[in-house]
Amino acid sequence: MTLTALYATHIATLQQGTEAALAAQGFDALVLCSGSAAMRNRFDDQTWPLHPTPAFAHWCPLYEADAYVVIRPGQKPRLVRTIAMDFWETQAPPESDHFWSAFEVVEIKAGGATDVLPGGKVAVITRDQGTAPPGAVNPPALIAALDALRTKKSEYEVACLAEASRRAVKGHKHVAQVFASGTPSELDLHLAYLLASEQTDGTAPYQGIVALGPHASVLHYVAYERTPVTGDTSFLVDAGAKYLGYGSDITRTYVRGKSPSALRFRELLSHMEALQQEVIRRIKPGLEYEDLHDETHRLLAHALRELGIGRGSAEELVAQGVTRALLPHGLGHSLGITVHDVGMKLRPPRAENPFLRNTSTIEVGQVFTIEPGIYIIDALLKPLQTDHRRELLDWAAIADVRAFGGIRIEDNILVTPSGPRNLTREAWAS
Ligand SMILES: [Mn+2]
Repeated sequence: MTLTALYATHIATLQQGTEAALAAQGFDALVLCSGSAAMRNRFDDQTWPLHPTPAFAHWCPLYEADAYVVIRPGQKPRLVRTIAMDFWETQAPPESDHFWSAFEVVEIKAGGATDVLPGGKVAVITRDQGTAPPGAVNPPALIAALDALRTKKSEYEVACLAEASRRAVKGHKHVAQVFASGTPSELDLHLAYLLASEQTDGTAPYQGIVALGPHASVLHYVAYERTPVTGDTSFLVDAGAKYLGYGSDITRTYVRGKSPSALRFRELLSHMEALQQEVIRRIKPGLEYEDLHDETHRLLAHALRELGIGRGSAEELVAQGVTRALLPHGLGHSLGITVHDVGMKLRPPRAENPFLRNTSTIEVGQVFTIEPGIYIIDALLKPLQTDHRRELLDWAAIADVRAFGGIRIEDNILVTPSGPRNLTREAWAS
């Protein structure tokens, strides 16, 4: 099916879901604001690149300041564009023309919004409270209802997410080669990724993480050192790409070298790769995502024992918090318009999983990441060395791989009635 056809169905479903949400909350109409140009800070005359309000992006892939989607029950949605006299700047045109015909398009001059915005009881969703048109701004119950419409992806959204994975994979394949065939710096690798995936830092779904060696133990490392790294080392790259407002979020880890430490790290890497694939195989509708997260810790404990890094039973390694010191973050998160997308953390996680961003029951149509890892984070491992838990790890083995920092492997998964569809691996294979 063409993008236009998929989009038509997407908008029809959205219209229906939004009308129901408006009726339930007692509103006559909804205005979604793209957002206004935001100053970086009061002492600077630069503005941030525009990242539209996600509720706006859910309807319309237009990166334009002061644009509005207006939804009224039973009527064609209206797209209001503010035409500014501006000879300093211009926006990149939208990547595709498929969406225009879904809207009644109205152009206004700055400040003219009041003429085309609806009457009655109006709800307004905006990232910029200061410049919002009149109405009930960001009512929490309505936001929750609109967020719920974003958790199960339409076929149109899946097509966008699949393309976002394909674009990121171009960058990933390229940097894997750059790392394998030379001694690049982190900055070299970061720029090589952006070039191969045809994007800039400003248009990427999130700041790419590019870490060599010990830097891989910093979960969100984005310092991009300029010094080439020679000799045995590791390379962790966590980077995505965007298509029509939807992002991918993909991580791979590589190792270079033949020293005993490099070989040990390579063995750990292949166990983590197998573990990640096993976790994905276990995805099925009806399963609690948090239970899959807990299952990941049991699988990690078994891997540690197989590798001789973990001592004691697998149950003990989990119960005593050893696996959580090595893997402190959550198994993954909802993915869509925002990288950590909404709607899958309606309840907080259990106390032992403080950073888990997905506590939903797995359902057909969800898209989320699966990203297990293992890291040598001194601040988290130190407490284990000072009490009875020091017997549970081979500290010489930990010291041996410390210079390689850590491992994370992350794919983007769509839940289908017949099982998980791995958008990332299918892009890699094509
Ligand atoms: Mn992620």
